[in-house]
Amino acid sequence: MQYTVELEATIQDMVQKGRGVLAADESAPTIAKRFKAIDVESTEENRRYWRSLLVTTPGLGDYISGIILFEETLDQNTEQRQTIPEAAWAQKIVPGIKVDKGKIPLALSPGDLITQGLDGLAQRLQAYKDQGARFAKWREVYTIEKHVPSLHGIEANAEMLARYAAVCQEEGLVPIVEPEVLMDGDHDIARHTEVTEKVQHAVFHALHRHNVVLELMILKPNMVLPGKDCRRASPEEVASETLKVLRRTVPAAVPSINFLSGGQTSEEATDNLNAINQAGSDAPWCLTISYGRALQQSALHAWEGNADNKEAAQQALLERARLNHLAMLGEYKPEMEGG
Ligand code: 5MM
Repeated sequence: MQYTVELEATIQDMVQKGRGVLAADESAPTIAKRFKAIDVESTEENRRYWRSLLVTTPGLGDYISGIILFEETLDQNTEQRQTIPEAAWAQKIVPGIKVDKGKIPLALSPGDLITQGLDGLAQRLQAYKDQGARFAKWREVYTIEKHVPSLHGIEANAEMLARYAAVCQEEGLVPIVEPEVLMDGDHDIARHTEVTEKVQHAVFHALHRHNVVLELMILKPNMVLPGKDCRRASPEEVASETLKVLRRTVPAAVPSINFLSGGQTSEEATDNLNAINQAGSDAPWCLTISYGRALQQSALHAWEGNADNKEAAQQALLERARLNHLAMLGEYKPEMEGG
């Protein structure tokens, strides 16, 4: 492989105990939804301002080692006239890029979804690399219903993730592989365990078939949780089920597991991460974050689209990142909230 040294350097810059990834790669409809909640219109300037605010938060690099950006953000500038990727790297935060083109129904497989974007991917990656991106992210989404996801759906999605990851490594970008089993529904934690295990097993089987180098990728999975409409589970139960699935499916060669937050509250996501790190202190992987909502939520509400609130929003982001840093070390306590 041509870019092994480059990929190794990116892994070294991104995988460090106590640091994680900030997902700021919301597509147009998703960022519009997030902004609507604070009564802000999703204009190009507002999106630029928000993402520039995030990336220029003083001290963020102490806790955050990578940021996933959306395509339009790559060539946007901060007020200091740096590009957003340059501003990220000024804090030793590695810039990355979401490269999938969103999900559609999987044909002839009712309930299953599939993500698009493989055509022309190598050429797009070369252009993103020129704009400063050093890693990429692709997300496959699985809903839970009685007969969904189907075995066929699980295998089709695994194949997409593996093909994407192989192209990334060939072009010199570290792939973040994100199979997200949603927590929507009333299924119990046992059902989420069962589906997540099948999904991850298929993903690693496909990665192996496609010659993806496990040492040079990052896994971004869901935690194992009960459905949103089911009773809540304790952090200890979430940690136990999540680690059980990871130990059964993820080879020790993978350097880092960066969880998504998946609709958990910011506090739940931190508390669960802390329990995972406490119970998994002997695990072979770094157990950290790639949170979007759970890192940005409090900052968005502090900002409210008003430039006068910039500092308050940055403080809210920094505090959330700091609490997650403590959770990565297994040293977080819920009483620290609001401190
Ligand atoms: C930030 O949201 C990302 C983009 O989602 P859409 O393509 O649906 O707009 C998403 O991939 C995100 O990186 C992961 O789902 C993790 O984010 P959360 O908010 O679940 O931590």
